[in-house]
Amino acid sequence: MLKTETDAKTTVLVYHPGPFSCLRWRVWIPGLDSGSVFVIRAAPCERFFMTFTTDSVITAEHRKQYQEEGYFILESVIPPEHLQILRESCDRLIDVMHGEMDRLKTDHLHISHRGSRYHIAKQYQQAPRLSEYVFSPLMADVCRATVGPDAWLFYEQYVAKCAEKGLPFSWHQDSGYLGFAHRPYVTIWAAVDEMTLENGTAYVLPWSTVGIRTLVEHVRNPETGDKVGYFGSEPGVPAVVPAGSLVVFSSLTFHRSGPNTTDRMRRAYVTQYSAEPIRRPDSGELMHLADPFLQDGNRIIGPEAAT
Ligand SMILES: O=C(O)CCC(=O)C(=O)O
Repeated sequence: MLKTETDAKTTVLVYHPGPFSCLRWRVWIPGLDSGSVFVIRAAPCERFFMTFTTDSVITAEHRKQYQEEGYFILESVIPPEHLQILRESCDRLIDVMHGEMDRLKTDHLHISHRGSRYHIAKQYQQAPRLSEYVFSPLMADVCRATVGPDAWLFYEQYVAKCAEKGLPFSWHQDSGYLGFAHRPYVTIWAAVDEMTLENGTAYVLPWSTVGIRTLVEHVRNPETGDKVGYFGSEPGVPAVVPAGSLVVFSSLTFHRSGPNTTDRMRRAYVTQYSAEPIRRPDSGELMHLADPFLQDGNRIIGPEAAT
């Protein structure tokens, strides 16, 4: 089968082995979440082209930008139902964290501070329906275009900055937080609220601007606890985007975020997927999560998994 792909269109040259003529085939294309049912007409032993479209939001230009610059942005792509799930899950997980803070009689848990900023990591199973987003066709689409046909959920977290309080984050590569060499993975930063310069959106530093696309040593900022990997003066590209947008970047791409100076909370939800489970080199112990997601391009988890 000869296959050519353009943005959201695939053409395949098919040989119908016969002997029966066929008016209607139902075809399943591995790695596609939709667009796989169509009608063809073919005489026995005939060669023919079939063209079908997928509903992929990722274009050849996005793939090129990821390869060359380490990121791309998809505006307003999260389905409304999933955006609602992301908002309700964030509220719920903040409530759960407040409960834990009350139990421990503290206002600080790890790097979360009551009423200021919350980092809620690896809790997606505590929020009903959040996994529908985490393992959605949209996430599968992004993973296939970035880490490839096999993917594991490596990490996920909410980053919520409260009104007029949320601190900025320093320039870092996500890989800089691991502390050992590993295969780069993808970060998918979702705008749960509209993102502006004022409410502390994320900024990315294109690879061609910074001239670095390998892991650099990071230094811990003693005041904030952040790890910092870039000290230059480049401002980066701000993601000024509507709620429901995604910023997709490599774990080797520098990014930062500003303070929230508005009177409303600013919520982002970050999921990270790797092409293999990531293990500590010394002990072989799994780092964070290794929840299977894609195998040979097909979703193997989630309510609507193809297999
Ligand atoms: O949402 C933010 O403020 C940035 C989050 C971030 O940089 C990260 O999770 O690595």
